[in-house]
Amino acid sequence: MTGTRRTQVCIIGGGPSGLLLSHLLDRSGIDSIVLERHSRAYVLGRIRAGVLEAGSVALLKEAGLGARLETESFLHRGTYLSAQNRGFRIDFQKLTGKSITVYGQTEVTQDLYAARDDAGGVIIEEAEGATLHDLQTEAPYVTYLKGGTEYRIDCDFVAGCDGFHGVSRRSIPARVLKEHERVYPFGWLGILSQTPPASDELIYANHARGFALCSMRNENLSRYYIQTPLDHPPERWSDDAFWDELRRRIPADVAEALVTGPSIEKSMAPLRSYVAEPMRWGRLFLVGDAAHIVPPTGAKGLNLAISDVYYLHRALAERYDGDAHGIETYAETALARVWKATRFSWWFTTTMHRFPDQTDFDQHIQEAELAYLEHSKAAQTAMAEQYVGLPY
Ligand code: FAS
Ligand code: PHB
Repeated sequence: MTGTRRTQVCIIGGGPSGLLLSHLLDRSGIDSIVLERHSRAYVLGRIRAGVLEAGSVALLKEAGLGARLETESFLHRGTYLSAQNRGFRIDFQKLTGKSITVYGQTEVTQDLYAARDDAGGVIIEEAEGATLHDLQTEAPYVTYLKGGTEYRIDCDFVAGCDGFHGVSRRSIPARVLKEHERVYPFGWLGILSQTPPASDELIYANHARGFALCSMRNENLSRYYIQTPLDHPPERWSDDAFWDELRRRIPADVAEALVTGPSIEKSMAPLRSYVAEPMRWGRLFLVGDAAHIVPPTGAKGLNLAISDVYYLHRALAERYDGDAHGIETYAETALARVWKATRFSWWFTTTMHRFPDQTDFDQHIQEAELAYLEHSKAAQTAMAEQYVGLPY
C-alpha cells in the first residue's frame, strides 16, 4: 500500500450525485474525497437527463450553482401530450404554481466540476478498482488503484454515488439487500441534433407505432427519442429513418414543421424500474442511480439523485453536530420519495408506450387514461404535481 489519506466522507462516483454531495458537504465544513472511475471528459461526454424539477433548481441555486442555470436554462410552464397524432397541453404553472426547467445534465455536471475546482475540492479521476472495507465498523476505508499503484482512504462515512453499475450497492451482502425490479420490453433511441426544437415545450407522444418524445437543450439543440425494440442497436437507424419514424408518431402539425438535421449523438437506453433496499448499510449510504433507476419517461432519474443528496447532506451535517437522527432515518426518508417517483414513472411509461404483448383491451385502457387526463383537472393536477416534483 503506498498513499494513505484521510477524509470525513469518501464519495464513490463523480457524476451529478457525487459532485453535488461533495459540494454541499464542503459548504457545511465537511471534507470529502471523490473517487471517479473515468476521466472528467468521459463523464461530461455522456448525454443524459434534460429536465430539472422545481426543487432541484432551488437546491442548486441555494448552493451557489445557479449562475448558468439563470441564463442558459428554459422555464417550461407546461408540457404537451399526444395520442394518435392529436395533442393537448397540461399547464403545470396554473395547476401547481410550479414549472420545470430544461437544463441538460451535462451542464449541471459541468457546473459542479467548476464549483469543486473553485473550492479546491479533491476529485481523483481514473480511480480504478475502488473497494469498500469495514463498512460495519466506525473506521471504514476505501482502497483503489491509480496508475497501477494502490491507495487507501480512511474515512468516517462512504457515500455510494457510483450509479447502477457501481461497486457500492454490491458491497452490501446479498443476504441484506432487497431488490425490486421491472424491466420494460423496449428502449429509447435518442438523438441530439443542432436544429431548432419542434415545439416551445416538450411533447410526449403515445402512438400505435410506439412512444416518441420531443425535447431540447437550447434554441438550436434538440433532443428526440423514439421507443424501439431492445434488439435495435443505434447504428441500425439512419438519421433519415429516425426522422421518418418520429414524424409518424408526433402530432401532424408538429411533424409538418419539423426541422431535421444530422444527429451529433445517437444512443440507446434500456428502460427499467429498480429500487434497492436498504439505502444504508453501516457507514455506507447509497445515493442516486446506485440505489434506484426509473424509466426516463417521468424525467425523475437525475432529480431523485438530487433529493437523495439533499437528505444525506443534511443528515451528515447534523451527525457532525452530534445528532444522529438524520443518518438513522436517511434510508426511510429517501425511499419514501423514491417509491412515489418510481410509481409515477411506471404509470407514465405504461400509459405512453406500446407493449409487444399489448391487447385491444390494453389499448383502450391507455386511450381512456389519456382521454381522462385531457379532460379532467383533477387528473391533470395529479400528473402535474408529480412531474414538477413532490416536496422533499
Ligand atoms: P451516474 O451514473 O450519473 O454517475 C455515477 C458515476 O460513478 C459515473 O461517473 C461513473 O463513472 C462512476 N462510477 C461507477 N462505478 C464506479 C467505481 N467503481 N468507482 C468510481 N466511480 C465509479 N434521467 C432523467 O431524468 N432523464 C433522462 O433523459 C435520462 N436519460 C438517461 C440515459 C442514460 C443512458 C442513462 C444511463 C441514464 C439516464 N437518466 C436520465 C438517468 C440519469 O440522469 C441518472 O439518474 C443520473 O445520472 C444519476 O446520477 P448519479 O446517481 O450521479 O449516477
Ligand atoms: C431529455 O430532454 O433528455 C428528456 C426530457 C424529458 C424526459 C426524458 C428525457 O422525460
